[in-house]
Formats: sequence, structure tokens, C-alpha cells
Amino acid sequence: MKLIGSTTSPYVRRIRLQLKDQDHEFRCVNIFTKEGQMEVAQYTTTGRIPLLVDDNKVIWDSFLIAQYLAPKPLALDLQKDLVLINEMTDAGVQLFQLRKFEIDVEDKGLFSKNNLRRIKNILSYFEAKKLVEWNILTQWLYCTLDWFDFRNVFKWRDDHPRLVSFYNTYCEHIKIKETEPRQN
Ligand SMILES: N[C@@H](CCC(=O)N[C@@H](CS)C(=O)NCC(=O)O)C(=O)O
Repeated sequence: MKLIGSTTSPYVRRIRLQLKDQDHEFRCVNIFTKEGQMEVAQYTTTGRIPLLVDDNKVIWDSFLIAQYLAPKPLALDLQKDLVLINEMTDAGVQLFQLRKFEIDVEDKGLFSKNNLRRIKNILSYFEAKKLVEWNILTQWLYCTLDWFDFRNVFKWRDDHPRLVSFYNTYCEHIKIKETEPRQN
């Protein structure tokens, strides 16, 4: 099994955590270079990472990969929570790109404001939720919160003490250390 991704993507990191001790190759590509894009284009027209190659099967999109790797079908409530985390991550990625490409550096436009509102609402939902186990849900959430910090996308700490405590519980976890985006 081969995972194609990068060390900085929150979508890839969540799959690296899920794969943990499963035997696999990690192929690191830079999706923002022509070479990286050409390599990814051999497998998918989405032009996105992560990608999982398992024998003759190619699976793209972290949500589908997570379901493919799970030992049993994911419950609907879990899927709904994963979609919320994906929505929050996508909103953060859009904010990051709007700033980076100097389209909306100060989040003044309606599109940025909608994304900020979506992030705040979803963070409030998870602030109120009991997060006790280290599982797919909490791994996905951790990766997105940490990516928000890493890329200075959203200051989530001030208003979310329970999420801060959740984050602190897992920040020394061995797989979290091994997949740290800042090392690279
Ligand atoms: N819905 C996708 C999103 C993946 C995604 O957006 N990955 C980013 C890297 S963080 C990417 O490949 N971006 C390439 C691009 O935007 O061209 C998933 O969950 O896997």
C-alpha cells in the first residue's frame, strides 16, 4: 500500500495517523510544483492529495480513504462529524489561499467572512462535544486545529478552553510527533 501526500497537509496527516502501524510506503510530493502535479495526475484528475494506492486500486479524498481503511463501515453520526471537520478544514484552506494569493489578505470579503463564520460555528460544536478517545474523529480534529496554528489560519484557542485541553492531551502522542508538519 502506498500513500501519496505531503508532510504539511492536514488531510494527509489524518490518513498517516490512521495508517499508524500498517505497513505502507509514504511518498511525499509537492503538489504545488509541476513535477508533483504530474505525479498526482497519473492517479487522479482531482489534482489533490492524499491518494492511496493499494494493488490496482486508487482511492482519492481523505474521507473515502478513511472509510476504505476502516475495519468496519463508519457509523452515520461519525461520518457527519467527519464531514463537519472537513468543512472546517476546507474553509481554513480557502482563507489561507485567499490571503496567500493576495485576493483577500484581511478577510474583508463576504466569501472570507462566510468561511470564518463556518469555522467558528463548527468549533463551537466540537467545544461542546465530549472528546474522550483517540480515534478517527479526534485525530481528524487534532490535525485541523494544529494546521490552523501552523499556518496562522485561525486563532481558535482563546474561546475554546475544552479544545485547548483536548489538544494538550494529545500533543505529545508519538504519532503526532512523527507527523509534525513543522519539522519539514
Ligand atoms: N477533499 C480533499 C481535500 C484535499 C486537499 O485539498 N488537499 C490539498 C493539500 S492540503 C491539495 O491537494 N491541494 C492541491 C490544490 O489545491 O491544487 C480530501 O479530503 O482529501
